[in-house]
Amino acid sequence: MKIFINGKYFNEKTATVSVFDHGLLYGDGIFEGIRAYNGRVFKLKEHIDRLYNSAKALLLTIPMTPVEMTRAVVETCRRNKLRDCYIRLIVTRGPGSLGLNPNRCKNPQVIIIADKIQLYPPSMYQKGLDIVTVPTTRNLINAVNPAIKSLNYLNNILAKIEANIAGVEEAIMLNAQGFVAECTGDNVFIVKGDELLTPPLTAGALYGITRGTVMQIGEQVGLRVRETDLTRYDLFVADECFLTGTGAELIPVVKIDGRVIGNGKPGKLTKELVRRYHDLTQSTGEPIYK
Ligand code: PXG
Repeated sequence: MKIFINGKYFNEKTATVSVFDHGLLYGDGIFEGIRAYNGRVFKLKEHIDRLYNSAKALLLTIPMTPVEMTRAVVETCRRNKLRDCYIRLIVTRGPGSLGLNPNRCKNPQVIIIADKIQLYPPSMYQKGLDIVTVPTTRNLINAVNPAIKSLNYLNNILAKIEANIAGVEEAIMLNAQGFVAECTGDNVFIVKGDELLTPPLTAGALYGITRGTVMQIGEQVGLRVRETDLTRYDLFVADECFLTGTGAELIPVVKIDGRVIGNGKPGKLTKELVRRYHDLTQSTGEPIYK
């Protein structure tokens, strides 16, 4: 495997960062999880834009332009001869001293890993997920804004641990007001009547790229798409529910906190959105091999 670090390629053994990197010491850095399908990187521009927005929020200067970054992502896929893969793009604050002042870090590290994708088992998509809400509250907007895709994922990991303890795959996180924010690595949607609803970013959600794509597809199939605060009750009485994320794509939810959603099977509209999403992933994106 060839791993990109600051413009050079390394193999797995030599691709390393300093133990003084503030990404390791403090979770001070940002990342993106991107997928390539059928020889094209899906929604690459959207991921690059979000990366630079996360960097801006952290006053982290990425030592490459967005155009150079785009080329580097595509080149890393090419060098690894991949057509369908998972791409992890990371920018750390870089090596500094023991002490959290980022001003001491002069060399941010840009890392790009492209690897085979580990898919969820097909049965999870066919049957749908049984999930729970968890006690860990989503980070406050004015603490660590969930819109920043930072290397500090402890809030999500704590929620994931609670999902593990409950014996389920995913956790729904609520914000400090008790409204639904998102899952640990996915956004949440419900279908109610002719509406497709998802929490707004102000509820404590990441601006998911899959979320944005699904909102567009929802309009194409004639659903009224709306961002609105949702309570647990709204989830319980939804006709359909599903999660979205780059890794999971769209995954149906059939039970939440013991309440059966709809008829307990993946919903009809959810299936239609899945079908259209797959069509898009197979036919659009930045070509790796020109
Ligand atoms: N919320 C959170 C907290 C996320 O981390 C999403 C929503 C969905 O966003 P996208 O843009 O992917 O639709 C994410 C994304 C991983 C992994 O390796 C995590 C994500 C994406 C890809 C891989 O755990 N999270």
